[in-house]
Amino acid sequence: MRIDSAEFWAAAASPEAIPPARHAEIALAGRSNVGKSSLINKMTKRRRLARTSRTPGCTRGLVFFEINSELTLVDLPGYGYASRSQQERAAWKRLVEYYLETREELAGMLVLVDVRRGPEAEEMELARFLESRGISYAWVATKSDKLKRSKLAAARSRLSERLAPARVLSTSAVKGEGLDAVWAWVEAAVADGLDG
Ligand SMILES: Nc1nc2c(ncn2[C@@H]2O[C@H](COP(=O)(O)OP(=O)(O)OP(=O)(O)O)[C@@H](O)[C@H]2O)c(=O)[nH]1
Ligand SMILES: [Mg+2]
Repeated sequence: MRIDSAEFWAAAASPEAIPPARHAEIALAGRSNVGKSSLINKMTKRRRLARTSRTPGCTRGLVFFEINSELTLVDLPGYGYASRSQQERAAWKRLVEYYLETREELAGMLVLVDVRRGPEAEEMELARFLESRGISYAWVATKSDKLKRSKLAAARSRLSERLAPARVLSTSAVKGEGLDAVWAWVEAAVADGLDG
């Protein structure tokens, strides 16, 4: 997809702060540090649009980015970040669940997993939830640059087999691999969302 504009639009640290949607939204979910914010930057070809960090827990609230004045990418805060307090985790859960349960403009989700780890219980639970709500989603195996070619091929086919019939895309935010397929999926999900 050609990116004419990609801009920070809003951030929300509580359900009350979530703004009314402007466009169809595609949210990126996954464990802390899996590479959600990095993927947004690579997809939009903006190096510092979304804040990224080596330290897990970088993205705190929901962060909304407006793309080409036609769709919104939503960077969700990651889960599985052990050093957060109980209270912070409860607030995180409330925020993300509220968003997922109420956002009518949510056209689809990219569920990110590290290609070396694959999905764990939280991701499988999220996938079941999305299925039960009829929200379309695709798996994105991130950090493909971390594996040698032969190991990557094996890891990808294991994931595809395990997660079938859901789509499994594979990306590297370092090498820029897999971005066209991610955009193609996003555009199709947005088009479906508009139809339905
Ligand atoms: N090698 C490699 N490193 C990556 C890739 N994507 C992200 N990283 C690194 O992984 C770390 C975490 O990336 P983020 O994009 O901040 O992760 P996040 O999922 O947004 O994390 P939270 O905001 O904490 O939920 C950073 O050090 C990134 O540079 C990738 O494709 N390849
Ligand atoms: Mg982040």
